[in-house]
Amino acid sequence: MIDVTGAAQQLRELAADIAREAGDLARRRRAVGVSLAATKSTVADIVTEADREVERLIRDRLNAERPGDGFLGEESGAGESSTGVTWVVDPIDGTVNYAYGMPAYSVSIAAVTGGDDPAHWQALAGAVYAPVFDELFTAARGEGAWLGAIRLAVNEETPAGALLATGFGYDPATHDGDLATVREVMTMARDLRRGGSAAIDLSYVAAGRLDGYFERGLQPWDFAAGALLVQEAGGVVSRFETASARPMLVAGGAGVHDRVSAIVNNK
Ligand code: LIP
Repeated sequence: MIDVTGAAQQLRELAADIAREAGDLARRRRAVGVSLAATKSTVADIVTEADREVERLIRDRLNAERPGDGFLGEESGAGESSTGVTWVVDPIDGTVNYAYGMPAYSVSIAAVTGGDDPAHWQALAGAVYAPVFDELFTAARGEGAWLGAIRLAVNEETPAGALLATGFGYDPATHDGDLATVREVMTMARDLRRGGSAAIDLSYVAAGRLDGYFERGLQPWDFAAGALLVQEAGGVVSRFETASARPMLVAGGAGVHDRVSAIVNNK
């Protein structure tokens, strides 16, 4: 089984290298035009041919570099681990932004131990690459969170209220309930952003560009890397089961995290 003490940095470097290559491929494909491959949970939940091609690149690179590791990807499903490490991958997070030609999309790659259930895994390393902005966010457990060579730290003080981000699912039937939660959370906010990529939102919390983030119904691949970034930047991340069977993720500095959690947990 894996020796986590020395592996996290090596896994971070590998995740960073692959995320940059994958992001460059996504950007090149976007430039020549995007084709819809299929829809998933709803007609709004799309997958492009680029999503699938980028995930194939990531999976092939990981198989070559670390045969025996497990894999959980948004587009190609799961593969068992014989090493104790599982890679949790969103090839293009912010798929709708990507399809519309908006720049806020990213490649999210995380290495975890303990299997691919967020309730039981321990993230060791993660990388989020936003190719249009050429920003590579990385973290290794116990080694901090970084934007390139800049060490990241979450915001702790929000004297004018918190700048928060959130998102909404692909099922319109969930929007009314989520908007009711937004209305409650806005009582502690200075403003709200909806960027369209959870991985970028969480990276921005780690970088202090947002004070906090909350969203129901994220998939493991949406937040696996971003949650580690926030934790390694000194923040707190929680995932609460909800009556709607769409777990709520909350991330931020401890004060913002606790205040948002107290509000959303009353819903
Ligand atoms: C997206 C998330 C975003 C959420 C969207 C979608 P995808 O992931 O990153 O935060 O609001 O509904 O789930 O589908 O682009 O990988």
